Amino acid sequence: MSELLILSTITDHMRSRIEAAFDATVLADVDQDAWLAQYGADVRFILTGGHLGVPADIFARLPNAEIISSNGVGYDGVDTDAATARGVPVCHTPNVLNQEVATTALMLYIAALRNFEAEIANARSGNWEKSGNLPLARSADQRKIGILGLGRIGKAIAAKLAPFDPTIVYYGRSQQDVPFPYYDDLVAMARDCDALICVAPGGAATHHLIDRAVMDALGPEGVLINVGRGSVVDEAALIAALQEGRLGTAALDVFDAEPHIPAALRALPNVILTPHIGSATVETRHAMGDLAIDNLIAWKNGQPLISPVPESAGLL
Ligand code: 8YV
Repeated sequence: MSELLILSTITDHMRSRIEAAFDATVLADVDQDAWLAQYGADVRFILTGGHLGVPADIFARLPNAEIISSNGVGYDGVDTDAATARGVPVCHTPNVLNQEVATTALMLYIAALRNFEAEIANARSGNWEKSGNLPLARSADQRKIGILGLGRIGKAIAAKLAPFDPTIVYYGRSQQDVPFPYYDDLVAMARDCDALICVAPGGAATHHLIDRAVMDALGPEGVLINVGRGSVVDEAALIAALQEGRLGTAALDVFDAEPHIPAALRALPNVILTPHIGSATVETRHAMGDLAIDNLIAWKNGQPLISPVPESAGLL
């Protein structure tokens, strides 16, 4: 018997909250096949992550599932069509990670402009004493910065960049009521910008939106930052653009096939790579975990969901 099935990893804090409110099983802790055969029909609630989603073969073995709570704002790994077809709403964890992901974008932006990783290595290795300073970096101040995906996190990034006195512009599906100039052409925006910050969600609509033409438009001095989803960037085109010097620097927190990062990308000097740490702090993961669990508790108690995804609106 188990009313809640947990597919994703959970923190100790989440575990203790879950134990207090649910009869739960972590699928990784049991013999998956045998467990699903015996208890799959008892499961009413599913907790997962936005990359993992609920694999179709597992979902098929949970015939009485009522709700999917996904721990993360992005839910491109959750098949919302399949869930909707079965009348199962999906929730995610928006807003509580806006500031953290914005800080990650800022960190990558400054690191890229100021050549931070190489400067640290020059000091730590003793090379400064032997060979002197590296070539001068570029200033992070007063840059023209394009944001791809000016949603909740994109706006938090714009706010965190404000002390650097940037000119912020943005590209997206539609123009918004914001004080930043709008471009309806991503290549044209990239041509005008020193840096492009991508915070767009994954999925078919954004797949490889940042292609060779966008990279070439950013140019040999241009900086590409990605804290959205790896699938938005054509990774093979990115490697070629960086190798050939057609694009200046890339600072990436997300990749196409995480946790794999292509060796050719890791070998490049003009990249800064972090392992998808956009929201990875104790405080923010605590808040995300709480929201993911609060949605499940609300559902269990017959109360409205706190943060359903838009695709589930018709079910609620
Ligand atoms: C997490 C994220 O890595 O929220 C998201 O969409 O990409 C990150 O915050 C992810 O949610 C972990 O499941």
